[in-house]
Amino acid sequence: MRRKRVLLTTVTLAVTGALTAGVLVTMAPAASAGTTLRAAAAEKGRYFGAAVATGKLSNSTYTTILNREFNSVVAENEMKWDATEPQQGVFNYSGGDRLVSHARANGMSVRGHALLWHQQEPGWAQNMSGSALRSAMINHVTQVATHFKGQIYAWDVVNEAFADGGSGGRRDSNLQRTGNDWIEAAFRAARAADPGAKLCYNDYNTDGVNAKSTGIYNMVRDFKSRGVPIDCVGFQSHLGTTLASDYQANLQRFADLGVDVQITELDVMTGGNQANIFGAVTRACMNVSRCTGITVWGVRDCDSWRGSDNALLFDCNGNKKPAYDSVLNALNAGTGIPNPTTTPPNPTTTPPNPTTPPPGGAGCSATVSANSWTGGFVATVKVTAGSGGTRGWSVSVTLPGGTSVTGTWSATASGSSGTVRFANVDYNGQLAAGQVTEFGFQGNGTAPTQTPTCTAS
Ligand code: G2I
Repeated sequence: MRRKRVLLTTVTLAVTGALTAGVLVTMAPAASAGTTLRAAAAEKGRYFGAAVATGKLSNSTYTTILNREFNSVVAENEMKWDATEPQQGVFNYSGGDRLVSHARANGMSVRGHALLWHQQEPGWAQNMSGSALRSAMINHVTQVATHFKGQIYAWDVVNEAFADGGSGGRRDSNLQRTGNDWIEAAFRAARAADPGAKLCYNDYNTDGVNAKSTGIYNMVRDFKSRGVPIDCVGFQSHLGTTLASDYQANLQRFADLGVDVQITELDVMTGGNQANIFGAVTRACMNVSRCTGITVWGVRDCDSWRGSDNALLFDCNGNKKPAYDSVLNALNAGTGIPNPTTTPPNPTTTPPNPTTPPPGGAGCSATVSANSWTGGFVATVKVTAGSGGTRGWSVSVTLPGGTSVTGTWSATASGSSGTVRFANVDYNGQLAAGQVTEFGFQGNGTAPTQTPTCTAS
């Protein structure tokens, strides 16, 4: 045993070189460098994803790379409106389901792309406007998010709704013409349908502080201040031969609003700078603790929508390009974040060590907050363990008259109206003193405002 510890110390010293003996006494051995993108990202608590055309899943060169290198996927086209609702009220989930089952079988999380986008609207929707379109689009969000409920790590709820150029305003579209509140209505519908998915706004030409990204920034700040349910912002990052010098600062200013950020569609023009830019984008994400992952928009150069730009990490024969090494090195050199996001659904509490249960009985407390809209709400309850920790807990929430609970996550509900009792599920019952966990529920009617009572066991 003693021999082994000495050996590990020697290895650590060899790897890190410049450490003093005094520091080494308390240091664990250095984590080994990941040899694939997915392993390297996962070691840093992040995902590394690719956009997938499901038709290519039968191509073995493609699928070998996909399964080896990526732990997140997004459908390049199959979850878009034209694919999922080709006729009004007639839904087709075949491509999306195929991707989800491939992801499950290969330990990958799934980004959902995209519930609402002015492009790729089915023909019937292109011909609609006003309140008919508003209800059709909200129904689309509800149906699709409900179908994939529990399978999606993060949804692009709304894609590319801001105008290019200097206005910083919204892009004109039939969606926009239903009223400026269409985006928040879509986010609320998505939250109600799949409360476990992170909800993102996604756009391009937002690769630095500019008029467009600032317009989006202002929207996110407004949403956060009014309780509109938004969790993340996607930066597509379809890049040319240069990278804005404030790329990372722009990510950080969004993160500072209290949302996650993700690089969602990365591809870079070929040329001398390609590897450097891929590396710089990866480093920027690693330097922002709320940057939870990176997705490249395809696997090999010839899978890319950018054709002769050769904009991806693998050539058409499946060989790794210099850009690949640049990304891998940046992942391995990056700073880790504590909560891995690679396995959906994402429990909000790390299961405590089962061999050392904390003593029970010293109480707990709970607070409730809610995002509400006319006729409904989504509530988040924060449970804090008292000085003795908990083995389990239950929280009683008193609902206003006429209000009922329609769905619960990270807890089990008894009853649905009046006073509803929520008990812990198996992974979040044991809390150390002062540890916090969250659960949530959605309901019809009016959100509760009374402070809940918490009982620890
Ligand atoms: O345009 C690049 C991306 C910009 N951000 C949003 C993304 O959703 C978008 O992806 C691209 C896909 O890579 C293309 O594959 O979106 C295009 C439009 O939806 C996709 O192109 C479409 C063609 O327009 C269709 O004609 C074709 O049937 O791909 C379809 C399937 O190959």
